[in-house]
This record gives sequence, C-alpha cells and structure tokens, in this order.
Amino acid sequence: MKPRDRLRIAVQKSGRLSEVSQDLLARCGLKFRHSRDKLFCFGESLAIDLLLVRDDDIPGLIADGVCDLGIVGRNVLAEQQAALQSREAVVPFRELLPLGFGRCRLSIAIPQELDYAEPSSLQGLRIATTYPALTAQWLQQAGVTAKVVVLSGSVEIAPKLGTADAICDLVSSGATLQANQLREVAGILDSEAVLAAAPGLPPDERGELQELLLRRIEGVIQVRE
Ligand code: PRT
Ligand code: ZN
Repeated sequence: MKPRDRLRIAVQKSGRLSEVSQDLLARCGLKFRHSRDKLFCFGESLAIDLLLVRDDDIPGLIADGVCDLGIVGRNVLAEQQAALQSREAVVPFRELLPLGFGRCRLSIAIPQELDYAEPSSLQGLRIATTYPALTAQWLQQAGVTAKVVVLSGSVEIAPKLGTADAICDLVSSGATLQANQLREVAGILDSEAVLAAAPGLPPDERGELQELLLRRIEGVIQVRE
C-alpha cells in the first residue's frame, strides 16, 4: 500500500446507516465534493476523504489499508471478526467508538408454537442465518450442536419454507418476526453503528487527523445525548 497523506473513511453507500453516517460527518465539520460516480468524495474542509461502499466491504477495506476508518454496524464487524477467529487468523480491524444509532440485536427466533426453555432446546435443529460465524460461536459457547444454514437474505421465511427450524437474524422493532409467526428466544449480540479502524494509529499525519475526527465525533455524540 502506498503511503497516503489524507485520511479515508468508508461509509455505507445506500441503506439504513448511510444518511445518518454522512450527517454525523457533516456535523463534525467535514464537507465533501461529491464526484460523478459518487463512490469517492474529496474532503474540502480537512484532508479526510469519503468512500461510499457496501457495509459488508468496510472491515476488509480497513484490513487492506484502503481506508483508515469506517462506520459500520457492530454486527458486520463482529461477524467478520468471528469468521477470522474461527480460522485462527489475525483480526486486522477494531471498534473504536459506539455511535448511538442503527441500534438492533442479533437474536435467535423460533416458530411461535415451538417450545424453548434454554439454548439446549435448539439441539439438533437447523438454524438459518446470514451471520454463520456469530451463530456458530454462540452455539459452541452454549454447548449446543445445531446445523447452521447460511442464507444471503430473507432469513425470516426459512422456517415456513421448511429450509430451517429456527433463525438467527437482526431484530429492531420485532415486527418482521411477528409477521412471520416467530418469537425471539435468545439474544446473541447488541448492535449499533460503530466507528471502526485498523488496530494501530496511522504513523503519519493521518494519525493526528484520526484523533481530531474522533474528538469531534465524541463532541457531536455528547451534544446529542
Ligand atoms: O447494501 P448493503 O450491504 O450496504 O446494506 P445491507 O442491506 O446489508 O444493510 P442494511 O442497510 O439493511 O443495514 C445496515 C445496518 O443497519 C445493519 O448491518 C445493522 O447494523 C443496522 N440495522 C439496524 C438493521 C436493522 N436495524 C434491521 N432491523 N439491519 C437490518 N434490519 C433488518 C433485519 O435484518 C430484519 O430483516 O430489518 C428486519 C427486522 O426489523 P424489525 O424492525 O421488523 O424488527
Ligand atoms: Zn450488507
């Protein structure tokens, strides 16, 4: 990776976190010139540029040194961390600061009519999820053997389709679970948007910029609370 003198921060291009993330950076006094393809935005007020990407790509962009910082759900960061840990690989990113928006939880849910007393009630079941590493880690810690069925979306209909007996998915209001006659039985992870970064501070001017931005974000969050 070539050395850079400008800090680069990745945020979700379009989705639940994109507007709030960009709004947070604007409140920190960052102004961007939006480029035509709108993937890369040049920072006009400070030497901090913006990259608009899919949220799942953010940890990898930080790991590869393409970006210094990212705003991403803890769920995404924790899943990729759990996947690396299961292979005993190094985790080249970390959570710097919780940001107080995008709150949700990753939970196990089962059909309303199914009995549940404790994690062992899931023994031998098939659990559909887009978070296989976190699900497997939780099952292992609970001493439960269950089959993790990896899906790329629409996890909540898996029990009705018969492709799984239970699910592990993000929940916020609970309306999706209710609409699919599912009930939440165990929480795996409390999540919200977080500021993510590489393990160490960049060893050049970017390090100072990162500290400056962190202080400004903390200031904005304090005012909000
Ligand atoms: O395209 P890209 O990959 O960037 O976006 P995405 O589709 O993967 O993510 P997106 O925009 O849906 O969500 C971005 C982040 O928002 C997630 O990673 C979470 O950190 C956070 N977040 C907060 C949520 C929710 N709340 C949420 N409710 N992400 C998803 N949901 C979904 C959930 O998967 C389920 O389908 O909403 C449904 C449940 O909502 P309730 O209110 O019915 O319980
Ligand atoms: Zn995504």
